[in-house]
Order: sequence, then structure tokens, then C-alpha cells
Amino acid sequence: MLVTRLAFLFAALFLPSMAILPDVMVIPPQSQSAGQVHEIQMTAKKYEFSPDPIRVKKGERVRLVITAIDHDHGFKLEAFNVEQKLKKGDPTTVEFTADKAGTFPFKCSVHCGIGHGRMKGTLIVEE
Ligand SMILES: [Cu+2]
Repeated sequence: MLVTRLAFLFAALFLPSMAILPDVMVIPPQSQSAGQVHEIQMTAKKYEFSPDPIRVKKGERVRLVITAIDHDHGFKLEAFNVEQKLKKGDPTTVEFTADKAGTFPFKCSVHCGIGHGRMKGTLIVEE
């Protein structure tokens, strides 16, 4: 199917981690080879992170490259001791090893407006 092929091409070019593809797309096994860093491009804006949830596999080294689009924000993932300010317009990298499985909340850690308190997301680490 042409649409599927185009979607896959787009993913291969722009989403090396393929982490934000819908679940219906099958991730080829070779994209998960050991020793690689699982890089995920993210955006932060009032008042959400995207993609959300983020899915990774237990044991993976995870690199999040997060760009705050509209305002300074922050990224706090307490379960993995990650806290980072996100300056508006600057892609900011955080890295951690997903060494435990489960569902972990993350949130904005810089007051960014009236909806700051609900600016949250979820990291899912699968076995
Ligand atoms: Cu905020």
C-alpha cells in the first residue's frame, strides 16, 4: 500500500527511533539492536508533551531530545532522577537507562502558566 510505504519512509527519515508511531505499525526487529541509544524527539508546549505516552524497552539507553515550542518549560522524570530546564526554542537532551519496567509519570518543572499543574506525561517501560 502506497500510504503505508510513504509513512514508513517518513518514519525512517525523520523518526529514527520510531517510538512515536502508532501501535498498529510493526517495528522491525533490527531497529531494536543492542547497544543502541533509543532516541525520541519530543516537544513541550502549553500544556502538553508530545508524544505522550513515551514507550521504551527495559534496559534501553534512552535519549529524549525535547524542544519547548512556545515558552520555557521543564522536564522532570523523578523515577530516573531526570530534571532539566527546557529553554524555548533550544532542543535539549536528557539521557537515562530504563533499568526498571513500569509506568512512570513525568511533568513540567518550570512554571509556565495557568495550566502548568496539568502539564504531565507518562513513560512506559516494557519488559
Ligand atoms: Cu510548566
